Amino acid sequence: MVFRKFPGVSASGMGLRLSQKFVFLLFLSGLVTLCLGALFFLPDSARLKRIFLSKTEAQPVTVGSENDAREQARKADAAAARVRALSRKPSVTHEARAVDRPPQGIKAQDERSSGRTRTETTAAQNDARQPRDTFEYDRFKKCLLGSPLGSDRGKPGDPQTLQRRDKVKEMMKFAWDNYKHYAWGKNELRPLTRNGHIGTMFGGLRGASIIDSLDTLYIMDLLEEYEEAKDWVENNLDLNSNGESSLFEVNIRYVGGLLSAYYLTGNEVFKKKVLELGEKLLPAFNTPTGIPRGVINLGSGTSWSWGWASAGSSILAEFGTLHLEFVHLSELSNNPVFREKVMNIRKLLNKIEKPHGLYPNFLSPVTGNWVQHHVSLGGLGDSFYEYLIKSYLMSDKTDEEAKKMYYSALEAIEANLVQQSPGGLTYLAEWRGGILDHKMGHLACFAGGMLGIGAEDGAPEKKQRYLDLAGEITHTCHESYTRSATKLGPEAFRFDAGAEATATRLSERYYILRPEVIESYMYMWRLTHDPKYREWGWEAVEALEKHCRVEGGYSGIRDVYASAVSHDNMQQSFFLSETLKYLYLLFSDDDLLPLQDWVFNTEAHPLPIIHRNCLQRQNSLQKPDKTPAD
Ligand code: DMJ
Repeated sequence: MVFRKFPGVSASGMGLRLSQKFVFLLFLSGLVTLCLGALFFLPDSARLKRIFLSKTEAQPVTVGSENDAREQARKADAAAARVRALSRKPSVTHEARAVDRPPQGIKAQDERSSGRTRTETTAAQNDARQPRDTFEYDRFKKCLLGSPLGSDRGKPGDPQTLQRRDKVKEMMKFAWDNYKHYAWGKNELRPLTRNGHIGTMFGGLRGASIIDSLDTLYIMDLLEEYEEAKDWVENNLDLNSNGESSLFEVNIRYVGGLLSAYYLTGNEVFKKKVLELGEKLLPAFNTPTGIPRGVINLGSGTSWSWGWASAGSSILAEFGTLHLEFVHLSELSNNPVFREKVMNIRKLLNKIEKPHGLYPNFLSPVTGNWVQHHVSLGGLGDSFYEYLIKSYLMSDKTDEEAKKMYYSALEAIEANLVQQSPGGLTYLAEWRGGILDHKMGHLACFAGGMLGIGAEDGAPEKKQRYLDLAGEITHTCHESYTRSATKLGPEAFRFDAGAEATATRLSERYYILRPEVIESYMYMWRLTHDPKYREWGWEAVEALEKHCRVEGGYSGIRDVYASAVSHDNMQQSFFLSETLKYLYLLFSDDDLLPLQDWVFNTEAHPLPIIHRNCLQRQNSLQKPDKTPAD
């Protein structure tokens, strides 16, 4: 090899300089190695480890004692929170985001939650997978106070009631058979055109009517149909969907439906699916406050606020209607992460200042402040209040915080929203920054039942008042039905300009097979056994048969005041899950899904009350038999 001489540098001089450089470079590389090594051993080195190591190296999965597992899960969550803090600015080049556009009507907000970055996915997955699954179905069953299906599946002794109940069962079979025939695997049935509907609410998820029907079919003893539904879940329910779905709707219908199917039947397939789905919902909580956004892509984990919600806000009735299901996800998985997510929402809502003690419907997931002062027990607010009292009941009356929040909210509702019409009807008005809108939505009619089940645990001097109020609201909602030509109620009814529980706007005259009025009849029947509630329920059955039943299933109607009805061509999945279930329970004995053991989620899926003391006793009784591997 020929070295070309550099001008003015001798060969020996060049050799000397090269060896000096070599020593210097050696020193430098030693220094860098030392620094990196030191960084790895610093206390907060998890971030660096995640950057340089693969996910299994960064988050070892421990199979230790129950406490170890919980501790690991807590650490994983804390680590995830640190990562989130670092990655709050969403990545605009996120793969799935480039592929998936928000559906029409859902406008992407500036403040989006990024989906699962690789580190978040790792943390979320570890959150949900680390703890050992220690749930034992037999132990759970032993702690129920009664059999879920009663002594004889709730069969009523009185022949007329039995006949009515059989009619409701026939309605369920008719609705199911038509769905199966024309829309199997789709989300809902279009009974006039006899085809399936998919819609945009559930992203890529399918079979909403199947999931919503599982428990109804089971309690009605439609066991062949239940088996078909179960087989579909086992073989066809694909949770790896990639589309924007409503966190609220997926939670109340899919999570709620699968949970109750598991608790009623003990079939492990439901548990497996529901835990998988629950995990996919976790990234929706990756916001600065932990208040989830309304829309989530289950594939990428990216979440949005609804385009119609003011200033990128989240909706009270949506983020406030997760508690029951998420607590049960933690119960089943033995992973606290689900409970922690909803307890965080609870904490924020408890702390924040409330105008006149009321909870407005819109809250910013970024600042944690109210965005508008619109308060309602109808749409946008409704099931938040329902979940406060039901959280208390589901905790076997140990969740004192939920109890306190519910009864304080109720005081504010009584003081600000409860009104009397000139005709003597009690109703729940809406509140807009101090100004009352004398309107009540069909959705708000659930409040009869809610007030009823909460009456017993109110302050002693209030119990009777709450039960009376429950009866008065249920009566008003019944009136809204009796004042129409079809004997079905409108979407909203008013108490102004001479109106008394009637719709005054064309756009509010429709009925889409909603359950809330019948739901209140069912609770009021259980609480008072006043026969009028069964009579009112039967009136509804006759009206449904006359106006909503068509050859291909059941359909909503466009105007309850028109005797020549026009159908909307949609058999909503909640008709099978709620409306028909509540009717069936109304005509059954009280020992079918007894209220000492079950609370119904807002989609009427029964979830068991957690009899913690008994479960702990069962656990300690079982322990000596356990092998070390357990
Ligand atoms: C159902 O999906 C639930 O009851 C929800 O809480 C409100 N809307 C429908 C039924 O009307």
